[in-house]
Amino acid sequence: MITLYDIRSTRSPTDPRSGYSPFSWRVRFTLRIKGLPYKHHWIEYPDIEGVAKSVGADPTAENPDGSSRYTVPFIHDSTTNKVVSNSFDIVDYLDSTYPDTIKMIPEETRLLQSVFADSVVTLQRYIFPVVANTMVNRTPSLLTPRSLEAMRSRGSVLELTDEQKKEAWAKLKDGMGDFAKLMNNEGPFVMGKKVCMADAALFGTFAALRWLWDETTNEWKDMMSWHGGRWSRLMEAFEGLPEVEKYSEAEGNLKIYGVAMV
Ligand SMILES: N[C@@H](CCC(=O)N[C@@H](CS)C(=O)NCC(=O)O)C(=O)O
Repeated sequence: MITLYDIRSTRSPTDPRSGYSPFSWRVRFTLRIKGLPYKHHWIEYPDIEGVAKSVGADPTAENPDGSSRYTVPFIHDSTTNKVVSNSFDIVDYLDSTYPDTIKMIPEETRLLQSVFADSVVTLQRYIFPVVANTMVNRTPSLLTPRSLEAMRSRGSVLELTDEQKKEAWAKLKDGMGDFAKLMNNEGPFVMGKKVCMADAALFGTFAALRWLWDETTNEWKDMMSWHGGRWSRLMEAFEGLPEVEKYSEAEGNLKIYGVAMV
């Protein structure tokens, strides 16, 4: 069984919108496309490094002071006893370990998939200040008290004017629009009917935004109408797939945060 380590919030783990890491959503998308069952292990934001080290997950980057940076997602696969971190490497691992499942990174497209996934991160960066601002200031909080405290103390949450927020949304929309134009198909995937890692990256961005601006919000309704409804078709393609996720390890946590749950 595969265990996916991810950051928890006060949304119930059984809520389909639960989970705010766009990178974890890439892996969740992939596992569901592949039909591979897995257990979701939710941890708190300040515990990422400790838990990663305890299971032997490698760091994925460096902090500005040169120390190792540990991030979610990382997985443990009890069948092979392997631990893998970094979303692209996890998807690559799943492709090679489970060759009878849909391949997300066809060998000859490896570089293209990687460069595309990184370019999606550039779009995420446009909207990140608005996300950080909204997630920290929202009442009732979607973040657990410890995660909220950790995010605040990092000092990366800036106050933004309405104008700056509007600009960030416009940049995200324009960037997605450039992709939509170049794809020149109806979707639901980048390559039309054939799914690949690039879709996991796009899906991850929207799924993480849906955590914050759920289906009831104007932001979400607006996004789903962008570019001829292309992104809503991607979301529907995912929702139409059978569930493969188990929430057993989250039940304990659910009780702890039961009161704060929204
Ligand atoms: N390159 C990594 C990036 C993962 C990443 O940045 N994850 C964020 C959550 S969205 C994280 O764990 N951040 C921890 C931190 O900033 O300390 C991947 O693709 O998995």
